Amino acid sequence: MIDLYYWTTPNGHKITIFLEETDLPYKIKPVNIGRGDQFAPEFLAISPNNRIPAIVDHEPADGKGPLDVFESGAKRDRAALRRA
Ligand SMILES: N[C@@H](CCC(=O)N[C@@H](CS)C(=O)NCC(=O)O)C(=O)O
Repeated sequence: MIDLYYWTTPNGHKITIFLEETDLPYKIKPVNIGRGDQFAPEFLAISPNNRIPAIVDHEPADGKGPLDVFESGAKRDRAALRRA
């Protein structure tokens, strides 16, 4: 399962579109960037540049445990590897 830290912006949509198109299971974790949720310490631990979207992949292909990814291009590539 993938946790997607998301808000309703074009960069956020990039990842929901990709996850839907590739049929990967995910759970949305809203991060209200208008309210400042992106600066919460728990979120910064996942996305140090305080930006959505970010994902935590709980079942990475290498089997090494949860993996955080916080650049949308990198997330797309990561998810694509899961489908390979
Ligand atoms: N290059 C990043 C850009 C992400 C980005 O700019 N996210 C914006 C929303 S679209 C954000 O989280 N802004 C919050 C902030 O700057 O505090 C990506 O593609 O993931």
